[in-house]
Amino acid sequence: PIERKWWHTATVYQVYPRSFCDLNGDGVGDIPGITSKLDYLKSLGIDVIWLSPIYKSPMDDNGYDISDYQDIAPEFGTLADFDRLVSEARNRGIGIVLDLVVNHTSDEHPWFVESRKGPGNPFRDFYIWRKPAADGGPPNSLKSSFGGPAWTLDTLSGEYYLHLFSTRQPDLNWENPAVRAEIYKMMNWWLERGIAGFRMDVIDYIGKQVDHEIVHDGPHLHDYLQEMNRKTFGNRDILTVGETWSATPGSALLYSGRNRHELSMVFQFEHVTQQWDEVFGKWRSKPFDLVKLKSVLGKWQYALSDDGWNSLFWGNHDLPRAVSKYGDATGYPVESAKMLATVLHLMKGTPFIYQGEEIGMTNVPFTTIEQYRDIETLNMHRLHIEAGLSPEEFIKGANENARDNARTPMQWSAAPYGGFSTGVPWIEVNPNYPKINAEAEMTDETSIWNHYRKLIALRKTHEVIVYGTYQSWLDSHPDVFVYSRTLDGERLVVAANFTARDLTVELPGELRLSGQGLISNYELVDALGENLTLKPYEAFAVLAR
Ligand code: TEU
Ligand code: CA
Repeated sequence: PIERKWWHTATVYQVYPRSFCDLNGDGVGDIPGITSKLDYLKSLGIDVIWLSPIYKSPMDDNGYDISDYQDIAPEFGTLADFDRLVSEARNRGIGIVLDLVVNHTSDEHPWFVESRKGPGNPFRDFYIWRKPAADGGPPNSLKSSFGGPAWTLDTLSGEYYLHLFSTRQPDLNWENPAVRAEIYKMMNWWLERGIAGFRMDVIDYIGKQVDHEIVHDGPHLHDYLQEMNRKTFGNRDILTVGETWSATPGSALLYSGRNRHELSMVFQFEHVTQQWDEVFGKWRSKPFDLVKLKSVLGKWQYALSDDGWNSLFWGNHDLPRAVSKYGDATGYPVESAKMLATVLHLMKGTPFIYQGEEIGMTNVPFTTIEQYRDIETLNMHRLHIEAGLSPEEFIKGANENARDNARTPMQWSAAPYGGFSTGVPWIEVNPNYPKINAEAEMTDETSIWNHYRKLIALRKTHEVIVYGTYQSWLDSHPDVFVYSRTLDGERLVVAANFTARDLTVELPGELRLSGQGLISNYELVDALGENLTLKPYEAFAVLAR
């Protein structure tokens, strides 16, 4: 008996502003560009836009390094442009969720500029400073996600500051109540402007205890989130989603449990990281394993079935394009993109679409490091080459999992630069834009885009999709994904083929039923018998009463 929330039936669309739509032709996407595409998003049927950071920033990490939380990056527009986006979106029933990046700021943030001035400065304790180790090296062995030590020596004071990401992203000190108070004030300022929620960047890090080398799930993490909830959005009906790479089903219940007063939901990444190499991480991936994927996704469905809430996603601005990662972008790009959408959107939780996913955008194939812009990839390239990897090997891994391969401009049409900009874009457009673009997708009734549109609409009309009890079937089958959702005498069965082959599998008795075909990427199916036959990447849903 979960209390009903508007975001249970909502579908969220992530906009990565830099690559969405460039209205003034400087090669960088902007807020007026986003506003100009609201009708596009409205016709897709989404309810919420999660906007990656648009704040003032030197863009060391594309805006995840904020130098002023209460202003807009000039290349993206002005506060007036933002207010207009919020109100135009609201007119269409769409809410704007902001990216809240409060684990760290930019080194150009005035707090850090002050903090650097030395011990005794009132802002010193806004960040995490430590004396060098006995040998003059970093205080301990904490590492940055972007490579190298998480500590940088500041010659001004002879002390090290902590940065779990780039050297230009110093970590805020959440143990300092003054830091927390400033952040809550800033959050309330945005809430007053009418936003619909926050996506919280690496929020599992804010309780860190650096002297014990504890980064995620620190002892006060949930205290801070409850305090934040109380002091900011607690009485507002908004959507909050925490980015928590460390989340387990147990901690997800703490974040999103109904009596916890923390967040609406979190992003968990187990289905992502289970595909990474134990030693080389995402820079060397493992062969795709459907049995594992089903078991991870199923585990989360079961764990949060009575309390808490799942987010559902295949991709985002940090991850490869879904169709390139889990589908078949060369052999069956359309079928497999629709199959992946079907499997994800009919699970229990709030689905998130990463811009371009709805038109089947693929990872761009890059051939040299010069084509990359991302600080993470550039750092990792340097480190891996130093460690003896060949440039070719590095590019091969990067093409699979580096962030820029999924950050190329949105492909709007077959016009130059995919209609993203009239000027030269900040990063190359995927050369497949003449074929894969929104204009072509919208005019084709059988397109991936129309498939997404149907899935989004189905969630609004079928309670069983929103609240039905999840059950997985054929768990050990290596090629098919079959699950059911059951609510008040209704049963929805979803079946999908994750291969390019025709398959026949025997169905358990409980699933041999007939009803109404809801959606399919081939012909609708309205009855299931003893044997289920599936064409390459076929996926469908049957609703039986
Ligand atoms: O991501 C957190 C994060 O951990 C990723 O950087 C991840 O480590 C990496 O992509 C996997 O190798 C968030 C944002 O989503 C990301 O864009 C930012 O770069 C990062 O935080 C720092 O703010
Ligand atoms: Ca622009």
